[in-house]
Parts: sequence; C-alpha cells; structure tokens
Amino acid sequence: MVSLPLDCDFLERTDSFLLLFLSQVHSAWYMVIKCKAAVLWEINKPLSIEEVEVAPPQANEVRIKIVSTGICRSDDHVINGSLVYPTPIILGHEAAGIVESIGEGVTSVKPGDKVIPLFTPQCKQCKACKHPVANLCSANDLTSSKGTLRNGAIRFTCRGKPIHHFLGTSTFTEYTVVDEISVVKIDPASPLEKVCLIGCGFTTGYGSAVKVAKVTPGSTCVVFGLGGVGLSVIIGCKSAGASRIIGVDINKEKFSKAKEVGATECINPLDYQKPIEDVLVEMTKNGVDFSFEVIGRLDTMTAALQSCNNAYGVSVIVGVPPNAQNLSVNPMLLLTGRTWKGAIFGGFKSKDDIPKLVSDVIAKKFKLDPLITNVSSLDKINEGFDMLRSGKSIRTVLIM
Ligand code: COD
Ligand code: ZN
Repeated sequence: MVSLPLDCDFLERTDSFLLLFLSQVHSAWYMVIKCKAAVLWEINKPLSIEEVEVAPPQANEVRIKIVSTGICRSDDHVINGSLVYPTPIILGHEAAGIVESIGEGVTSVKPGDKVIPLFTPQCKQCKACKHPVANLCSANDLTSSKGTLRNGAIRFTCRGKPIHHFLGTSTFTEYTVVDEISVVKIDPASPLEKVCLIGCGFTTGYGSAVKVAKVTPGSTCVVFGLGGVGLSVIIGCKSAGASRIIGVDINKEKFSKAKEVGATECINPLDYQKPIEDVLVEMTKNGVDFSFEVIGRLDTMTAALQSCNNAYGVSVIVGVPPNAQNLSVNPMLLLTGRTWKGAIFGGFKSKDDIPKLVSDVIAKKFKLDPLITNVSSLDKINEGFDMLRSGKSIRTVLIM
C-alpha cells in the first residue's frame, strides 16, 4: 500500500494531531469501497445496476474514481457473446477518472491525478513494449481474456461473488482497480467528460490512419463503416493531409456527420448493382491509396483490400471480426504489391502516447465533440447500448 513515513523516528517527532490525521488517511486507503456498478451476470442479458465492493489496491495497483466512460461496440460484443469473456463481469474500457488510492510500489500516479485507464497496457519490459513500433504489450487481456488483473487477482465482489475485470480496466463502475501498467496520468487541465474517448474509440481510429497506415498528404482514402471509430479514422486521414476521403456505409444517416469531420464524399453499397470494390476502383481510377475496414465483417475486409491500388495500396483492418471466423483470399491480391495490416489501439504505445493525444485535444488540434452524440448516467446504461445497437448514437458517454 501507500508508503506513508510511519517509522519510529518519525512517530517520535510528530505531534499527535498530525498522527491522528495520518492514521485516518492511512486507514481510508485500506478501506473497501462500496459503490454502484453495472454487472453483466450472463451473456445476452441486460446489465444490472448493483452495489459492488471494490477492494483496496495491492502492490503495483491503482484504485480510480471513474468520472466518465464511453459505451463502445466491443463492450456490446461481450454482451452478445461474439467476444468471449468470463461472467459475471464489469465491462467498460473507455474512460477517464481520478486516482483515489495507490498500492505499494506505484510511482507513476498519485491520489488526485487525472488519469485514463489503458485497455492496452504498456509494461515497458516485454518484447512488444521494447520493439520500436509494436504496441501489443504481452500483459494485455485482449488476447488472453482471463478477466482478471495481471497477477490473476479480482478486486470486485457483488452479492458475495467475485466479479471479473474486463481488459484490465472495467469502467462501468464508480470505482475500479487496475494494474499500474494499465493507467496513465494526463494533463490536470483535461476535460474528463470528453477525453474518455481517447481511451479507446478515437485513438483506435485516428492512429489507424496516422500511425498504422501512415496516410500521406494528397492521398485518396476510403473508410468502410462510419461509426465512432470510422469517423476517427476520417479525422486522422484529414489531419494527415489526405485530399480525398470516401466514406462507405449502408446507413446513409451516417453521411452528414462523416462529412462534418472530413469525408469529401460518401457512398452506400446498397445503391449499386456491382460490388462496392469495383465501384471504388472505378471512382478512383485504379484504386485508393489507403483503405480501412472499421465494421468487423469478413466481406468488407476483403472489399476494402480489393478497393486499394493493386501495386501500392495499403489496407488496414480496424474492426474485430466475429469470434472464430476465417477469411479465404486469393494471394494474388497481395502478390501484386498491396499491403494488408491491422493494429490494436491505432498502433499507439498507450503510456507514451495517450498524454500527448490529450494535450492535442486541449490544444484544439482536433475535436472530440462530434463523436459524442449522447451524455447519460450509469443508471441508463442499457438505454445507451440500445442507442448503439439501433445506429442512433455515435458515442454515449456516461457521467458517473
Ligand atoms: N457495409 C458498410 N457499412 C456497414 C456494413 C456493411 N456491410 N455493416 C455495418 N456497417 C456500418 C454500420 O451502419 C455502422 O455505421 C458502422 O458500420 C459500424 O459502426 P459502429 O457504430 O457499429 O461501431 P464503432 O465505430 O463504434 O466500432 C466498430 C469496430 C468494429 C471498429 C469496433 O467494434 C472494434 O472492433 N474496434 C477495434 C478493435 C479493438 O481495438 N477492440 C478492443 C477495444 S474496442
Ligand atoms: Zn473499445
């Protein structure tokens, strides 16, 4: 736990009033917190608002008071079973908050700091963290799906039962506990009700354009899927200087927002008789420079690959495909010179890069406001999911 200087010499030198104060603060740090959280007891059921107990942070752990959290499609993927995690579980991974207490050995944050929890941690020790470009820290829970903290521990209890963690973050709760490698301090001037989006959706899309594809000035891009992540890809393409950005979606109600953030034109595959990749190759005279699949469907992944130029096009998979489905493609699509890639969290190294992205928001380099279509509360979380499923919202942000 927190290393307060309670050694003997110190006790002798300190007056009783200060000691009483310190002991109260110290015991507060050890306290279990009872608070409200949304629990998923089993898949395909609504989340249930419960009183949960949040244990104090142990060595190298941090307890955070969550201030805001976005509802992301990946949370819904767990609810509907297409992303498999153990239940009961507290979902949520896109948030901002304030450190409430720290466990022993924690040095990078302290109580009172504004922070963002990191669903892709950065341990700085593993091969990926030491690699100059890679960002998939081997301590992540996205590929292992254990539903615990790094050492296998669980810090949530509800109705006497342990409740799993999600992606090392679990943010649909007033308080959470994370490993120190899964949290980063951000600028004290950060607007917490907005920068939660930096914790997942915005960064995933924006980074896919600027860091993974490395979109070049004057280039032509196509973005399949105009949800919150797809719109963030468009923001990235625009900031990288792309001159033509084509949005593709089967819901034409998404087009005005896409144009607002930078799409130069939008098309609906349902308006054409021929495959959308053929339409795009014709529209762009031999295919786009950069294409992005931001839906999570196998057919649109192949269409995105085929719509980029066969000699030098780069296609990035951003959407998570349905569990246990495989693609079959003709290798000639790659042999001619295309590059097909993918990345988690926009290729950003979370601890290093998130504070910079937050500073960019404060400096108004880009705006998160167009992505936030609904602001709500934890009690209304199921309505927030309904809005996402019906395509009516881009991002719902819950203010705790
Ligand atoms: N053709 C064109 N558009 C389509 C089609 C289709 N066949 N099907 C659906 N769409 C459109 C929808 O109308 C919608 O507008 C859009 O695709 C998808 O948007 P949303 O709002 O459902 O989803 P997003 O933008 O919030 O996120 C979607 C992802 C698939 C990117 C997301 O779920 C994801 O997989 N994230 C990245 C992976 C990751 O890092 N996961 C870990 C934490 S998120
Ligand atoms: Zn997410």
